[in-house]
Amino acid sequence: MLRSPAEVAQGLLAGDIAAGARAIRWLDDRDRRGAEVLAAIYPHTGRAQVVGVTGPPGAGKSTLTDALVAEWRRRGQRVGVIAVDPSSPFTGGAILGDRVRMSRHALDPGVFIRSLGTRGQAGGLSRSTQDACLIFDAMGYDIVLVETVGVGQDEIDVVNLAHTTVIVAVPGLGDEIQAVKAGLMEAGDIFVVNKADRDGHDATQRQMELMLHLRAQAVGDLRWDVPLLRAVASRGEGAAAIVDAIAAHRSFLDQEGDFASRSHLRAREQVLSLVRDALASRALDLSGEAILQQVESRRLDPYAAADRIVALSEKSAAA
Ligand SMILES: Nc1nc2c(ncn2[C@@H]2O[C@H](COP(=O)(O)OP(=O)(O)OP(=O)(O)O)[C@@H](O)[C@H]2O)c(=O)[nH]1
Ligand SMILES: [Mg+2]
Repeated sequence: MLRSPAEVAQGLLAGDIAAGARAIRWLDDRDRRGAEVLAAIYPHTGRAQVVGVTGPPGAGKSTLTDALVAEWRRRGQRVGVIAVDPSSPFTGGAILGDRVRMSRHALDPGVFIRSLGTRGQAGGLSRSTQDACLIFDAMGYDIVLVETVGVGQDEIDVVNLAHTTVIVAVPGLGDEIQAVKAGLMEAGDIFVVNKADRDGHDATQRQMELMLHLRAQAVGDLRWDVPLLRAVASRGEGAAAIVDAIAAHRSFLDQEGDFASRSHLRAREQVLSLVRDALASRALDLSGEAILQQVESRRLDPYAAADRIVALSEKSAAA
């Protein structure tokens, strides 16, 4: 039985899915046993390639993810999938939808699919995603794929966690391609035009080529030649080439030392955000709420309030 954190840690290092699920649940519940498991497994992390798949709602990200997973499995690689459900008005029951779309992998021990909801947990999304990434990494998954809709700040944060970011575009969006935020365009390592069976995919392809050309000119950093690929995810077409490109990007990162530096950046971000959370909640415990009320009633401005709260928590730390 998986009772103690030590047992759970041992189980998940051996790749046991029940142990992994238990650890993730503890972490989500902020149960301190989750932190104990994390401490035990952390030295064994750092191998997995974290791949972010993002793009506009309905672009076929989940369908493509399913096709990529099938391709990785054919190549003998193990994959963890984190599907971030935007709980958005666009899709409604996306978690259920994702389950259905990826159900053919449900019984495969080489695939671990985890859906995270974002509704009502602003800021918590990055944390849950990072935790799940670490657990999957320790379980020995070669690839950890994170699917997010490229619309909100949270999602951009998640993209910043990835070693390799795949941007999925589709025909017929026209100017709405701009809706895929500028930040995402710059973050993309691999671009895919999905639904290439649809009218207008040539125009989309040309638009993306132009955009990549402008980006290359602006950045002037041509160490990695950003591939632009096409796919018909619903038929599995294009998946092999995308998996090849993701593997090539991994080799590139390893050669250039960028795998280490991107991992370093992720670790740094994770620590800093935990520090921010901890300090903020401690500050609020210390009569911070009363100060916030003064801001609300316009008796105090936000800067003065922040100064006062910081001063209070410094005083309490010194006490
Ligand atoms: N014609 C066509 N339809 C596709 C293709 N890929 C996916 N679809 C369909 O597009 C719809 C949306 O696919 P999803 O995989 O759910 O898209 P998504 O980007 O994950 O959607 P959200 O997560 O809700 O933003 C589904 O009905 C798919 O069957 C494709 O290559 N061609
Ligand atoms: Mg989806």
